[in-house]
Amino acid sequence: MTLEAWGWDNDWIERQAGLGLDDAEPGRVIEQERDRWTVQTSAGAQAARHSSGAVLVPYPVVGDWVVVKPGPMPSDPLTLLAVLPRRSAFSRGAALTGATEQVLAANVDTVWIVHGLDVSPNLRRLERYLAVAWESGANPAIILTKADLAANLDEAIGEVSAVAVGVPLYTVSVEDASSVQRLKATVQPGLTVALLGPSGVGKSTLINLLAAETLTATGSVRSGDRKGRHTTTRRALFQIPGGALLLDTPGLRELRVWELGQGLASAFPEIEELSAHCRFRDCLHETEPGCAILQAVEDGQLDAERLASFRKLRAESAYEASKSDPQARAARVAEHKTAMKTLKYHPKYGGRR
Ligand SMILES: Nc1nc2c(ncn2[C@@H]2O[C@H](COP(=O)(O)OP(=O)(O)OP(=O)(O)O)[C@@H](O)[C@H]2O)c(=O)[nH]1
Ligand SMILES: [Mg+2]
Ligand SMILES: [Zn+2]
Repeated sequence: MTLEAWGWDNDWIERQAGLGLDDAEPGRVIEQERDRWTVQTSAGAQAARHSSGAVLVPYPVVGDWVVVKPGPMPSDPLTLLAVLPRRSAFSRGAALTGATEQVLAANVDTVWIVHGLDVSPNLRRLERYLAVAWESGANPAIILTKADLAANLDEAIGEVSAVAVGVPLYTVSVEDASSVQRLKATVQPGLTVALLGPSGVGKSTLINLLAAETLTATGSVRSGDRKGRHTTTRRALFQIPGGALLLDTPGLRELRVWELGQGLASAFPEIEELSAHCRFRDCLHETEPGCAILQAVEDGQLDAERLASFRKLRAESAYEASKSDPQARAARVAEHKTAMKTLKYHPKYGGRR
Protein backbone atom coordinates (compact mmCIF):
# COMPACT_ATOMS: atom_id res chain seq x y z
CA MET A 1 0.00 0.00 0.00
CA THR A 2 1.58 3.29 -1.04
CA LEU A 3 0.89 6.51 0.79
CA GLU A 4 0.27 8.26 -2.55
CA ALA A 5 -3.01 6.36 -2.65
CA TRP A 6 -3.96 8.25 0.51
CA GLY A 7 -3.03 11.64 -0.95
CA TRP A 8 0.69 11.83 -0.08
CA ASP A 9 2.61 14.09 -2.51
CA ASN A 10 5.72 16.30 -2.85
CA ASP A 11 4.10 19.14 -0.96
CA TRP A 12 3.60 16.85 2.05
CA ILE A 13 7.23 15.71 1.81
CA GLU A 14 8.27 19.36 2.04
CA ARG A 15 5.93 20.00 4.95
CA GLN A 16 7.41 17.06 6.79
CA ALA A 17 10.96 18.27 6.07
CA GLY A 18 9.92 21.70 7.38
CA LEU A 19 9.34 20.09 10.78
CA GLY A 20 12.86 18.69 10.78
CA LEU A 21 11.45 15.18 11.06
CA ASP A 22 12.06 13.95 7.53
CA ASP A 23 13.51 10.66 8.79
CA ALA A 24 10.39 9.71 10.75
CA GLU A 25 7.52 7.77 9.27
CA PRO A 26 4.54 9.71 7.88
CA GLY A 27 0.96 8.51 7.95
CA ARG A 28 -2.59 9.73 7.60
CA VAL A 29 -5.25 9.71 10.31
CA ILE A 30 -8.16 7.70 8.92
CA GLU A 31 -10.13 7.37 12.14
CA GLN A 32 -10.17 9.02 15.53
CA GLU A 33 -11.97 8.43 18.78
CA ARG A 34 -10.94 10.75 21.61
CA ASP A 35 -7.24 10.04 22.16
CA ARG A 36 -7.05 6.95 19.97
CA TRP A 37 -6.21 7.29 16.34
CA THR A 38 -5.98 4.93 13.42
CA VAL A 39 -3.11 5.93 11.18
CA GLN A 40 -2.51 4.66 7.66
CA THR A 41 1.21 4.25 7.07
CA SER A 42 3.02 2.46 4.25
CA ALA A 43 2.76 -0.65 6.47
CA GLY A 44 -1.05 -0.48 6.67
CA ALA A 45 -3.60 0.85 9.16
CA GLN A 46 -2.33 0.88 12.73
CA ALA A 47 -3.49 2.16 16.11
CA ALA A 48 -1.70 5.25 17.43
CA ARG A 49 -1.53 7.17 20.69
CA HIS A 50 0.30 10.28 21.72
CA SER A 51 3.01 9.85 24.29
CA SER A 52 1.74 10.68 27.76
CA GLY A 53 2.40 14.26 28.74
CA ALA A 54 2.99 15.35 25.16
CA VAL A 55 0.81 18.12 23.77
CA LEU A 56 0.05 17.84 20.08
CA VAL A 57 -0.70 21.09 18.30
CA PRO A 58 -2.96 21.02 16.43
CA TYR A 59 -4.86 18.10 17.90
CA PRO A 60 -4.91 15.46 15.15
CA VAL A 61 -8.25 14.79 13.47
CA VAL A 62 -9.31 12.58 10.58
CA GLY A 63 -7.54 13.67 7.41
CA ASP A 64 -4.44 14.94 9.17
CA TRP A 65 -0.98 13.88 8.03
CA VAL A 66 1.10 12.95 11.05
CA VAL A 67 4.58 11.69 11.84
CA VAL A 68 4.78 8.53 13.94
CA LYS A 69 7.34 6.28 15.54
CA PRO A 70 6.82 2.60 16.29
CA GLY A 71 6.19 1.53 19.87
CA PRO A 72 8.91 -0.36 21.72
CA MET A 73 7.12 -3.63 20.96
CA PRO A 74 5.67 -4.46 17.55
CA SER A 75 2.23 -4.97 19.15
CA ASP A 76 2.27 -1.50 20.79
CA PRO A 77 0.38 1.34 19.19
CA LEU A 78 2.36 3.86 17.19
CA THR A 79 3.33 7.09 18.93
CA LEU A 80 2.27 10.36 17.31
CA LEU A 81 5.18 12.78 17.15
CA ALA A 82 3.79 15.73 15.19
CA VAL A 83 1.04 16.93 12.88
CA LEU A 84 2.01 18.33 9.48
CA PRO A 85 0.75 21.87 8.77
CA ARG A 86 -2.75 21.56 7.32
CA ARG A 87 -3.83 22.58 3.84
CA SER A 88 -7.43 22.98 4.89
CA ALA A 89 -9.55 22.51 7.99
CA PHE A 90 -13.30 22.30 8.37
CA SER A 91 -14.19 24.02 11.65
CA ARG A 92 -17.35 24.77 13.52
CA GLY A 93 -18.04 26.63 16.73
CA ALA A 94 -18.28 24.06 19.51
CA ALA A 95 -21.53 24.07 21.47
CA LEU A 96 -19.74 25.24 24.60
CA THR A 97 -19.29 28.65 26.11
CA GLY A 98 -15.97 30.34 25.57
CA ALA A 99 -13.94 30.53 22.42
CA THR A 100 -13.86 27.01 21.06
CA GLU A 101 -13.18 26.03 17.54
CA GLN A 102 -13.80 22.42 16.72
CA VAL A 103 -11.98 21.04 13.71
CA LEU A 104 -14.08 18.28 12.19
CA ALA A 105 -11.75 17.27 9.36
CA ALA A 106 -8.40 18.28 7.94
CA ASN A 107 -6.88 18.34 4.46
CA VAL A 108 -10.17 17.95 2.67
CA ASP A 109 -10.14 18.93 -1.03
CA THR A 110 -13.86 18.84 -1.68
CA VAL A 111 -16.82 19.11 0.69
CA TRP A 112 -20.00 17.42 -0.43
CA ILE A 113 -22.89 19.15 1.28
CA VAL A 114 -25.53 16.43 1.32
CA HIS A 115 -29.25 17.22 1.41
CA GLY A 116 -32.13 14.76 1.07
CA LEU A 117 -34.95 15.50 -1.38
CA ASP A 118 -37.44 13.55 0.74
CA VAL A 119 -38.10 16.92 2.41
CA SER A 120 -38.30 20.32 0.76
CA PRO A 121 -34.91 22.04 0.38
CA ASN A 122 -33.68 24.00 3.38
CA LEU A 123 -31.94 26.85 1.58
CA ARG A 124 -30.85 28.67 4.73
CA ARG A 125 -29.13 25.55 5.98
CA LEU A 126 -27.39 25.07 2.64
CA GLU A 127 -26.09 28.66 2.77
CA ARG A 128 -24.71 28.02 6.24
CA TYR A 129 -22.91 24.84 5.11
CA LEU A 130 -21.58 26.62 2.03
CA ALA A 131 -20.08 29.47 4.06
CA VAL A 132 -18.38 27.04 6.46
CA ALA A 133 -17.18 24.80 3.61
CA TRP A 134 -15.66 27.73 1.68
CA GLU A 135 -14.03 28.96 4.86
CA SER A 136 -12.33 25.58 5.33
CA GLY A 137 -10.27 26.10 2.18
CA ALA A 138 -11.94 23.19 0.36
CA ASN A 139 -14.23 23.42 -2.68
CA PRO A 140 -17.88 22.75 -1.90
CA ALA A 141 -20.44 20.95 -4.03
CA ILE A 142 -24.09 20.31 -3.21
CA ILE A 143 -25.37 16.74 -3.49
CA LEU A 144 -29.13 16.29 -3.51
CA THR A 145 -29.92 12.69 -2.55
CA LYS A 146 -33.14 10.66 -2.64
CA ALA A 147 -34.21 12.14 -5.97
CA ASP A 148 -36.66 9.22 -6.19
CA LEU A 149 -38.54 10.62 -3.18
CA ALA A 150 -38.75 14.24 -4.35
CA ALA A 151 -42.28 15.62 -4.45
CA ASN A 152 -41.32 17.98 -7.27
CA LEU A 153 -37.78 17.37 -8.49
CA ASP A 154 -37.49 20.26 -10.95
CA GLU A 155 -38.83 22.76 -8.46
CA ALA A 156 -36.42 21.56 -5.77
CA ILE A 157 -33.43 21.76 -8.12
CA GLY A 158 -34.51 25.25 -9.19
CA GLU A 159 -34.70 26.46 -5.61
CA VAL A 160 -31.32 25.01 -4.67
CA SER A 161 -29.67 26.43 -7.81
CA ALA A 162 -30.49 29.92 -6.54
CA VAL A 163 -28.20 29.45 -3.53
CA ALA A 164 -25.61 27.22 -5.22
CA VAL A 165 -23.97 30.24 -6.84
CA GLY A 166 -20.76 29.08 -8.54
CA VAL A 167 -21.03 25.67 -6.86
CA PRO A 168 -21.54 22.32 -8.65
CA LEU A 169 -24.90 20.72 -7.98
CA TYR A 170 -25.55 16.97 -8.38
CA THR A 171 -28.69 14.93 -7.93
CA VAL A 172 -28.44 11.25 -6.99
CA SER A 173 -30.69 8.36 -6.12
CA VAL A 174 -30.10 4.77 -5.04
CA GLU A 175 -32.49 3.82 -7.82
CA ASP A 176 -30.44 5.46 -10.56
CA ALA A 177 -26.98 3.94 -11.08
CA SER A 178 -26.08 6.53 -13.72
CA SER A 179 -26.56 9.35 -11.20
CA VAL A 180 -23.96 7.70 -8.96
CA GLN A 181 -21.60 7.19 -11.92
CA ARG A 182 -21.84 10.89 -12.80
CA LEU A 183 -20.75 11.78 -9.30
CA LYS A 184 -17.97 9.18 -9.35
CA ALA A 185 -16.60 10.75 -12.52
CA THR A 186 -15.90 13.98 -10.63
CA VAL A 187 -13.39 12.41 -8.20
CA GLN A 188 -9.80 11.32 -8.84
CA PRO A 189 -7.30 9.09 -7.03
CA GLY A 190 -5.92 10.76 -3.91
CA LEU A 191 -8.70 13.37 -3.77
CA THR A 192 -10.20 13.73 -0.30
CA VAL A 193 -13.94 14.33 -0.19
CA ALA A 194 -15.81 14.94 3.09
CA LEU A 195 -19.56 14.29 3.16
CA LEU A 196 -21.39 16.59 5.53
CA GLY A 197 -25.01 17.11 6.40
CA PRO A 198 -27.71 16.20 8.91
CA SER A 199 -28.42 12.62 9.97
CA GLY A 200 -30.38 10.45 7.58
CA VAL A 201 -29.68 12.31 4.34
CA GLY A 202 -27.81 9.34 2.90
CA LYS A 203 -24.11 10.17 3.34
CA SER A 204 -23.09 6.61 4.23
CA THR A 205 -25.42 5.15 1.59
CA LEU A 206 -23.67 7.26 -1.04
CA ILE A 207 -20.21 6.12 0.08
CA ASN A 208 -21.31 2.47 -0.21
CA LEU A 209 -22.82 3.10 -3.64
CA LEU A 210 -19.63 4.77 -4.89
CA ALA A 211 -17.50 1.97 -3.45
CA ALA A 212 -19.90 -0.72 -4.70
CA GLU A 213 -19.53 -2.45 -1.33
CA THR A 214 -20.61 -1.90 2.27
CA LEU A 215 -17.84 0.10 3.89
CA THR A 216 -19.97 1.92 6.43
CA ALA A 217 -23.29 1.22 8.16
CA THR A 218 -26.53 2.89 7.13
CA GLY A 219 -29.81 3.22 9.04
CA SER A 220 -33.44 4.01 8.40
CA VAL A 221 -35.04 7.41 8.99
CA ARG A 222 -38.00 8.07 11.30
CA SER A 223 -41.24 7.80 9.35
CA GLY A 224 -42.79 10.94 10.89
CA ASP A 225 -40.28 13.71 10.25
CA ARG A 226 -37.82 11.72 8.10
CA LYS A 227 -34.99 12.53 10.47
CA GLY A 228 -32.10 10.08 10.73
CA ARG A 229 -31.10 8.06 13.77
CA HIS A 230 -27.44 9.10 13.93
CA THR A 231 -26.23 5.80 12.57
CA THR A 232 -22.67 6.94 11.83
CA THR A 233 -21.00 7.76 15.13
CA ARG A 234 -17.44 8.62 14.16
CA ARG A 235 -15.57 10.20 11.32
CA ALA A 236 -13.65 7.81 9.10
CA LEU A 237 -11.79 8.01 5.82
CA PHE A 238 -12.43 5.30 3.20
CA GLN A 239 -10.67 4.54 -0.03
CA ILE A 240 -12.96 3.59 -2.89
CA PRO A 241 -12.08 1.68 -6.05
CA GLY A 242 -10.76 4.26 -8.46
CA GLY A 243 -8.76 5.82 -5.67
CA ALA A 244 -10.75 8.68 -4.18
CA LEU A 245 -10.88 9.08 -0.39
CA LEU A 246 -14.32 9.58 1.10
CA LEU A 247 -14.76 10.87 4.62
CA ASP A 248 -17.94 9.70 6.31
CA THR A 249 -19.14 11.88 9.16
CA PRO A 250 -21.89 11.61 11.78
CA GLY A 251 -24.94 13.73 10.94
CA LEU A 252 -24.71 17.23 12.38
CA ARG A 253 -27.59 18.40 14.58
CA GLU A 254 -26.64 22.00 13.94
CA LEU A 255 -23.72 23.64 12.26
CA ARG A 256 -22.53 26.54 14.37
CA VAL A 257 -20.26 28.75 12.36
CA TRP A 258 -16.78 29.49 13.52
CA GLU A 259 -15.21 32.81 12.49
CA LEU A 260 -16.09 33.42 8.86
CA GLY A 261 -13.97 35.61 6.61
CA GLN A 262 -13.74 34.91 2.91
CA GLY A 263 -16.13 31.97 3.35
CA LEU A 264 -19.08 34.29 3.86
CA ALA A 265 -18.21 36.35 0.79
CA SER A 266 -17.78 33.19 -1.31
CA ALA A 267 -21.14 31.81 -0.23
CA PHE A 268 -22.87 35.07 -1.16
CA PRO A 269 -20.87 36.20 -4.22
CA GLU A 270 -23.63 38.42 -5.59
CA ILE A 271 -23.81 40.36 -2.29
CA GLU A 272 -20.03 40.71 -2.31
CA GLU A 273 -20.19 42.02 -5.88
CA LEU A 274 -22.99 44.48 -5.20
CA SER A 275 -21.24 45.88 -2.12
CA ALA A 276 -18.64 47.48 -4.40
CA HIS A 277 -21.39 49.90 -5.43
CA CYS A 278 -22.43 50.96 -1.91
CA ARG A 279 -21.80 54.64 -1.16
CA PHE A 280 -19.77 53.86 1.96
CA ARG A 281 -16.82 51.55 1.77
CA ASP A 282 -17.60 50.13 5.22
CA CYS A 283 -21.34 49.83 4.49
CA LEU A 284 -22.99 47.18 6.66
CA HIS A 285 -26.05 47.00 4.39
CA GLU A 286 -28.35 47.67 7.32
CA THR A 287 -29.87 51.16 6.95
CA GLU A 288 -27.12 53.13 5.22
CA PRO A 289 -28.08 55.59 2.49
CA GLY A 290 -26.80 54.67 -0.94
CA CYS A 291 -26.59 50.97 -0.09
CA ALA A 292 -26.54 49.01 -3.36
CA ILE A 293 -27.67 45.85 -1.61
CA LEU A 294 -30.76 47.36 0.01
CA GLN A 295 -31.51 48.89 -3.37
CA ALA A 296 -31.19 45.49 -5.06
CA VAL A 297 -33.68 44.01 -2.59
CA GLU A 298 -36.07 46.87 -3.28
CA ASP A 299 -35.69 46.36 -7.03
CA GLY A 300 -36.41 42.66 -6.65
CA GLN A 301 -32.92 41.68 -7.85
CA LEU A 302 -31.86 40.20 -4.53
CA ASP A 303 -33.99 37.93 -2.37
CA ALA A 304 -34.66 39.60 1.01
CA GLU A 305 -34.38 36.22 2.74
CA ARG A 306 -30.94 35.70 1.27
CA LEU A 307 -29.80 39.05 2.65
CA ALA A 308 -31.30 38.15 6.04
CA SER A 309 -29.40 34.86 5.94
CA PHE A 310 -26.14 36.67 5.09
CA ARG A 311 -26.64 39.06 8.02
CA LYS A 312 -27.44 36.25 10.41
CA LEU A 313 -24.28 34.33 9.54
CA ARG A 314 -22.23 37.53 9.71
CA ALA A 315 -23.62 38.26 13.19
CA GLU A 316 -22.91 34.71 14.39
CA SER A 317 -19.38 34.90 13.06
CA ALA A 318 -18.82 38.27 14.76
CA TYR A 319 -20.10 36.79 18.00
CA GLU A 320 -17.63 33.89 17.78
CA ALA A 321 -14.84 36.37 17.03
CA SER A 322 -15.84 38.51 20.01
CA LYS A 323 -15.37 35.55 22.33
CA SER A 324 -11.69 35.29 21.43
CA ASP A 325 -10.85 38.94 20.70
CA PRO A 326 -11.09 41.41 23.62
CA GLN A 327 -11.61 44.39 21.31
CA ALA A 328 -14.47 42.71 19.48
CA ARG A 329 -15.88 41.66 22.85
CA ALA A 330 -15.89 45.27 24.08
CA ALA A 331 -17.69 46.34 20.92
CA ARG A 332 -20.30 43.64 21.45
CA VAL A 333 -20.87 44.67 25.08
CA ALA A 334 -21.29 48.33 24.02
CA GLU A 335 -23.74 47.30 21.32
CA HIS A 336 -25.71 45.25 23.80
CA LYS A 337 -25.87 48.19 26.24
CA THR A 338 -27.18 50.49 23.51
CA ALA A 339 -29.77 47.91 22.54
CA MET A 340 -30.89 47.58 26.17
CA LYS A 341 -31.16 51.38 26.50
CA THR A 342 -33.22 51.57 23.33
CA LEU A 343 -35.50 48.88 24.71
CA LYS A 344 -35.81 50.70 28.03
CA TYR A 345 -37.15 53.78 26.29
CA HIS A 346 -39.34 51.79 23.96
CA PRO A 347 -43.02 52.48 24.71
CA LYS A 348 -43.82 48.79 24.37
CA TYR A 349 -41.51 47.95 27.27
CA GLY A 350 -42.93 50.70 29.47
CA GLY A 351 -39.83 52.86 29.39
CA ARG A 352 -39.77 56.45 30.60
CA ARG A 353 -37.54 59.16 29.25
N1 LIG B 1 -35.38 6.22 -1.30
C1 LIG B 1 -34.10 6.52 -1.06
N2 LIG B 1 -33.58 6.29 0.16
C2 LIG B 1 -32.31 6.61 0.38
C3 LIG B 1 -31.48 7.17 -0.61
N3 LIG B 1 -30.24 7.40 -0.07
C4 LIG B 1 -30.33 6.99 1.21
N4 LIG B 1 -31.56 6.50 1.48
C5 LIG B 1 -32.02 5.96 2.78
O1 LIG B 1 -31.90 6.93 3.79
C6 LIG B 1 -31.64 6.33 5.06
C7 LIG B 1 -30.47 6.99 5.75
O2 LIG B 1 -29.29 6.74 5.02
P1 LIG B 1 -27.84 6.83 5.68
O3 LIG B 1 -26.86 6.62 4.55
O4 LIG B 1 -27.70 5.96 6.86
O5 LIG B 1 -27.81 8.36 6.13
P2 LIG B 1 -26.60 9.17 6.79
O6 LIG B 1 -26.61 10.53 6.17
O7 LIG B 1 -25.33 8.42 6.68
O8 LIG B 1 -27.07 9.30 8.30
P3 LIG B 1 -26.20 9.39 9.67
O9 LIG B 1 -25.13 8.36 9.61
O10 LIG B 1 -27.20 9.15 10.75
O11 LIG B 1 -25.66 10.78 9.70
C8 LIG B 1 -31.41 4.84 4.75
O12 LIG B 1 -32.60 4.15 5.06
C9 LIG B 1 -31.16 4.83 3.26
O13 LIG B 1 -31.53 3.62 2.66
C10 LIG B 1 -32.05 7.39 -1.92
O14 LIG B 1 -31.42 7.87 -2.87
N5 LIG B 1 -33.35 7.04 -2.06
MG1 LIG C 1 -24.03 7.73 8.10
ZN1 LIG D 1 -24.46 48.46 1.49
